[in-house]
Amino acid sequence: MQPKGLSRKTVLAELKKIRKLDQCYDDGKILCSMCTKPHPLAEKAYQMFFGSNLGDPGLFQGSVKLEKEAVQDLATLLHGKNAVGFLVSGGTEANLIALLASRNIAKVIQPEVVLPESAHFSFTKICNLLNLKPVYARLDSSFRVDPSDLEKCINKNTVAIVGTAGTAELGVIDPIEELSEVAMRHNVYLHVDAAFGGLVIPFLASAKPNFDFNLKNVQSITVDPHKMGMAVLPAGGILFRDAKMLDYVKTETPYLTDQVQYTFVGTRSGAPAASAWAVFKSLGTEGFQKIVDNCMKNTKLFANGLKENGFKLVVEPMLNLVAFRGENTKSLAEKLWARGWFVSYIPRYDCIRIVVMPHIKRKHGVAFLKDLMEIEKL
Ligand code: 0PR
Repeated sequence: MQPKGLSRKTVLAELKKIRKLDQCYDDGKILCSMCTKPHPLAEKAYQMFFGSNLGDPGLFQGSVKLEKEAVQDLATLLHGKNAVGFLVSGGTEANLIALLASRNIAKVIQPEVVLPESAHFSFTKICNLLNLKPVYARLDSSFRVDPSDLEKCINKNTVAIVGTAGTAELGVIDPIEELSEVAMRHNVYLHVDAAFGGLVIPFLASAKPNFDFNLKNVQSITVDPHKMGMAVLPAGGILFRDAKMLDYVKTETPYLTDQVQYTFVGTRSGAPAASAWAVFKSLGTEGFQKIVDNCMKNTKLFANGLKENGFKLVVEPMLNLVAFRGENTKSLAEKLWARGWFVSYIPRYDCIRIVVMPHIKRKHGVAFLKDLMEIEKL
């Protein structure tokens, strides 16, 4: 920090200049992100609540109301009649709180969690933090976890099994219905990571796989408004089947306006909750349906265009994510970056991942395919 403060004009001019270093969703070039340009009302709501603190709820009862109602909307969408939860700092914290609950419920000395090989890397962090041993279950030929292999990984130390409804790398939905049966047979906690898919699957026009609280043994679900919910980040979501489970993640906060906290982050803004609330109220399920329809239509455009031009899809897209391969996929990804197309290269599957978020329009898909073919010709 310099000793003398700068003028407002200088600070703003500098910020404006530095802001240009950030990429902008509107350009339609960010194809590697599960976040998107927030809904206009989300931004407005965020501005209205940016100073509030859900870490001391007694002082900010309006924000508390917005968080409760936004969580209720998510719970209803995911068939959680008695579900409760919180809007947290992201899918990582949501998954963390879920596994903390499962570990505290089970009370074993050397706790283990069974994860699909395709589980998000947030679980690696969580296992480190919670001292859980990760045990990985194999995937089948369609990259969904194999329930019988997962079942074989369960032993007396298993505190939870996890399924993903919309994997980060391929957008695949694990067979949660079968995992629910495994959970019942072994009386083990089942957590569903639907950070990405939770706000897509309910709105799919095609047959929707069962993945939520409709399944009796699903104990918790991660579903993130800052991904397909178009809320301002950070807005992750954790839902528990019922309020009893909150006892297992409770911390006493004796001198605050509320004597307990359930989230990992203490001081946390109410603004993301306000932004999620505003999106849910403004769009309703019909609005989400339209957005998901559009993303799926554009996903088809990418998928068909890639196939027509000789690329191979790793899997047929189940959600708005396309994973494909060419001859030398890594170098292709580098060439795409050089042309300003921000795609992810996924080493595990030697493929390029494109996430067709709401900021990706048809015209961006057309321009991408044209550029891709030009690169191929060089
Ligand atoms: N679970 C799943 C299935 C996820 O896809 C992600 C994030 C998480 C958990 C963790 O969520 P948070 O990052 O909110 O804690 N998936 C994206 C990914 O890894 C995150 C992301 C978002 C990456 C935007 C890049 C980006 O620009 O691809």
